[in-house]
Amino acid sequence: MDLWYTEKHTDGAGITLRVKKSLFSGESEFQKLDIVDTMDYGRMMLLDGLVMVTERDEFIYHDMITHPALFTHPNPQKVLVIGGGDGGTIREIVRHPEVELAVLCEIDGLVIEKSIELLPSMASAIDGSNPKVKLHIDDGIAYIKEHQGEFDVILVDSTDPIGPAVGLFEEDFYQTVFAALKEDGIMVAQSESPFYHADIQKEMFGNLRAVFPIVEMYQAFIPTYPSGFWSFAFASKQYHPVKDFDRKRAANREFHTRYYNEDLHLGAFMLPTFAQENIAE
Ligand code: AG3
Repeated sequence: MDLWYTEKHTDGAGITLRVKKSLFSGESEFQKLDIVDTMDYGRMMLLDGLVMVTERDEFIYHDMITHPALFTHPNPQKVLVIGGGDGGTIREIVRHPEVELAVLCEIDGLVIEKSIELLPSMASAIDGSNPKVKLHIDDGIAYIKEHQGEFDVILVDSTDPIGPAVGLFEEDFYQTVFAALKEDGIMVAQSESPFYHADIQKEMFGNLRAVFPIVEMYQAFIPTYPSGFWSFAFASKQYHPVKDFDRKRAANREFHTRYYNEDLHLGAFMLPTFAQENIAE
């Protein structure tokens, strides 16, 4: 059998992966969840038909949502992830020796449950075996309202701004994140494709700048996301990701990262002109 899955990125373009087998297909109260085994990218998770992660390229996204903020902050002890139910972001956070507590607040318990069962390489830190990790199955917005001034770093590992994640791109939400951070806290959020999502980026970065004094975009190459050219928003109260970056500390890290490194940390903040223009003030 010749089975291919296509995620449409526009009305005329998309990505197509050959599927060996469906491993799970179901629906929670929030969204549709599918996990399939692909020919070239290993296992893949889809939410409402959109590619969230594949085993082959997830290291790029999870390195890049985590390490730039955790190597900019001088002492990241308490870190919160909103979304990220596959566990890949938490897995990277707990590799930092400074981290004492990593909280995962994911709205959809089914995503966590099926990731532990079918994506163990990503979910290795959320399966109950890591004492630094706490799980909350809850709406991220409600959760941070009750945790003001607590976190050094908050990572927003969301889906696209449709469905349950819409609120995670709004100014009100960034205000609440600001309040949930300590006085030198940092937030990073995935911020879509500069190539396809100029409008979303313009609005999102405008909303962030209304709240945070330091707002920068950085980029990563992620083959299975729309256009392969992906981005993250770095929003910070005090530390600048380039000017305050402690290159030595990053270079001396005692764990291996297959995408992130101390040169790339700086290079990722250098943007092509069209991407700069998406978020020009
Ligand atoms: N979160 C970002 C997914 C966005 C992809 N969009 C798309 N395929 N249209 C991924 C969660 C990884 N922990």
